This record gives sequence, C-alpha cells and structure tokens, in this order.
Amino acid sequence: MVPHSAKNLNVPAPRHRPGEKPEFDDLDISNAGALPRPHVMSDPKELFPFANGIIRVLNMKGQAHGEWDPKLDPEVLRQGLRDMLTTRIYDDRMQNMQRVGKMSFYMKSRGEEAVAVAQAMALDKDDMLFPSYRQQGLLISRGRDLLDMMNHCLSNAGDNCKGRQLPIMYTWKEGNFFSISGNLGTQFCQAVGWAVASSYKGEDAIASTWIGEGTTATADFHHGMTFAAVYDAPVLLNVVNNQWAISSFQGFAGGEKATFASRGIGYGMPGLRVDGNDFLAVYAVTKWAAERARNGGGPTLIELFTYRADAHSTSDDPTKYRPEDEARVWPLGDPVERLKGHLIEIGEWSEERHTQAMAEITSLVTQKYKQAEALGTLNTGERPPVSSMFEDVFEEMPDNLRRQRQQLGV
Ligand SMILES: Cc1ncc(C[n+]2csc(CCOP(=O)(O)OP(=O)(O)O)c2C)c(N)n1
Repeated sequence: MVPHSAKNLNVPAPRHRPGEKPEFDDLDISNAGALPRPHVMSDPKELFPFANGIIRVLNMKGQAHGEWDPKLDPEVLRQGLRDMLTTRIYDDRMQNMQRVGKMSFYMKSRGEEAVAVAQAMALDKDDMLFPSYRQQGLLISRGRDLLDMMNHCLSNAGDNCKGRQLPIMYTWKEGNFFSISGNLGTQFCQAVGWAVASSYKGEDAIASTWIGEGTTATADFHHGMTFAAVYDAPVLLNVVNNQWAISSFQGFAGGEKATFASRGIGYGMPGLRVDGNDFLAVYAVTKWAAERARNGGGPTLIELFTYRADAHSTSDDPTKYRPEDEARVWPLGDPVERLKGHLIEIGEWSEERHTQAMAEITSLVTQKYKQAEALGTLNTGERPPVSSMFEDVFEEMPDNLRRQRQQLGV
C-alpha cells in the first residue's frame, strides 16, 4: 500500500499488462509528409516542433510524401532492404545457436533494423560509430564479414576479442566501429570526445552514437549532452526509443513527461523525433544532422521512435510484463515490411524477388555459420592460452602484472 505521505507521487504504469488487449489509438503520430524540412543550419529555437512531432516520409500504404523524402535511387533502397533482411536472418540464426547451447548470450534487434541500416548508409565510411548492443545492422551495412561477427559471438579461435567480451559486444577498428560496452551510456561521452578531437584536428569525420531511451536516465547522457552542446561537437546523439528498457517501459525514463527529442531543447541543440520504422525518414534525418555537423552546426539529438519487437535478450521473457501481441499492433508497423511495401509500390520489387532474396541470405548465413562453427563454439574448439589475458592492454607490461603472470606459471 502507498503511504498517505506519498499520495502525490507519480509512479508510471505501462499502457498494457500481460493478458490485456494492446491499443495505441491515442498515440499522437504526425502524418507522413506533414512536417517540413528546415534549413540544416536553422536556429535550434526554430526547431521545437520537430522535437514533439514525428518526422515521417512513408505512409502505411508504402507511399513517400513530403519534403523529407530523400528521393533515393531504387538500387540504394534495395541495398537497404537486403541489409535489413540480413540483420534479421543473422539475428534469428544467432538466437537459435544460443538456444542450443553453442553460445552464451544474444540480443536481437528485430523491429529496429531501419535505425542501424539507414543511419549507416546516410553516414560516411570515415565517420566514427559509437553504438549500443542493438545496432548490429551498422556492421552489416558497413560490410563486415558475417563470419567475423559469428566468430566473435561464439568466442572461438577467430574471435577478434579473444573470448574476452560478451557475445554481441563487437569491436571493429577497421570499420570505424568503437568497442561496445556493457556499461550503459559510456559511449555517449566517448563519441562527444572523439568528435571534439576530430574537429580540433581539422578533420571532416563526425561521430554518431546510439543509446536506448532507458539509458537517458543515466548521468552519462547528460554529461555528453552538455559537452556536445557547449563545444558544438560534430556528433549525432541518437536515442533509440524502442519503448522498453528490459521490463521497464519508457515512462520510467521520463518519456511520459516530455519526448526524448525535446531533451535537446534545454541544451540549446536541435532535437528531431523521427519514425524509426520508416527507412526513408531515418535516412533523411541522419543526412540532415550529418550535414549540419559537418558545416559547423554542432550536435543534433535524434529520437528514433520505434518498438523492440522481441525480447530484450536471451535472458528475458517479455510475456511476463507486456501483452504478447503488442509488437503486432504497433501503429508504425515493421521497418522491413514498410520498405518492402514501398519498393513494391514504386514497381521496383516483388514478392517473388523478396522470397528469392530471403533464400539467398538464409543460405549465406548458413554457409558462414558452418565456417564459424568449424572454428569452435562455446563448448568446442581451442581456447586462447591463459597467458593471453595479460596481453593487448599495456605496451610494456607493468611489474605487478608480470609478477601475477609468473605466479600463474604462464
Ligand atoms: C550502467 C548500467 N546500468 C544497468 C545495466 C543493466 N541493463 C542492461 S540493458 C538495460 C536496459 C537498457 O534499456 P535501453 O537503454 O532502453 O536500451 P534497449 O535495451 O531497449 O535497447 C539495463 C538496465 C547496465 N548494463 N549498465
């Protein structure tokens, strides 16, 4: 029972509980094409409407509308669709491998594929990425070999992290992809620091970082926002609002009080809220913010409004805290289906081509998986030697570590 003295406290409650019928009829969603595209160097004060509306290009019939339409070549759209499908098929295969005990842990990005893939495509290859654990589509879009990704997840002899990291905490220096950290939010400040350094050195590359809406409740979010705003750091600060932080709905991070994009207003930076399941809108907003950053306009906070359609991780059971069909009735649909529908609508794709593409990708993922498995899984294959735990951190090993290594006799 809530004590009398606490009767005025607000304790957020999710829209629906397990067993209830999910409905989103009262969600305030702008129509596709309703919001204009402002000049990239606009004064942040003129941009308040973009923090509270939702920038959308694709309507639910797959038609593109309005000034934000990036008018991409159909081949670019097909590449985006292929990369999103690859991400989804890869995720499913990796999750199955965890279920049969071949790796320890996995996190899928189902429903959020447009965020990573469209944003990777809108950025330059030299731009530095500081992701969370749910943007594997960035790697796929930048062309990382699926075999290397799998080797990492299986912690086998081909793992570039040498088994020292949790699966999905990728690192890929050659692809300008910063090591993912299990400590939520650290990447926000790191991205800002990297962006300040890039600008200080007179380089053109910008940084882009991603956190979940739950992570905006950490101090790192606010530290990063302050430094980015004060120094006009060339950085894209992406908040992926997928409605859930494990079992906590977005209201616990303050999402019912104000939109996450509107956090930018208090810092004097643009805050743009975008339909995260709309490939075209995500691409266009990312291009806008990247151009602004490259032109000296500083950071942009982007809220990607989406829905985590699957469990948080392989250790989570969402049926305990939300209705099973919430993802199915999410009013902004599924990003893969929406881009597919658009391509079909403009005569650049078909059900037959889609089925064929899925079969090709599935066969590629299977082939890569067999190669990865041959190098070892959680329970098979060679382990890195114990002595390797003393390597790769210090150029010259400090005395205390040298003594520890001697004590271990390795
Ligand atoms: C500093 C810190 N606090 C808590 C955790 C445990 N934790 C891991 S994921 C997670 C939820 C994060 O939710 P959100 O930021 O919304 O991202 P999402 O998983 O939805 O993509 C929590 C609380 C952690 N890893 N690090």
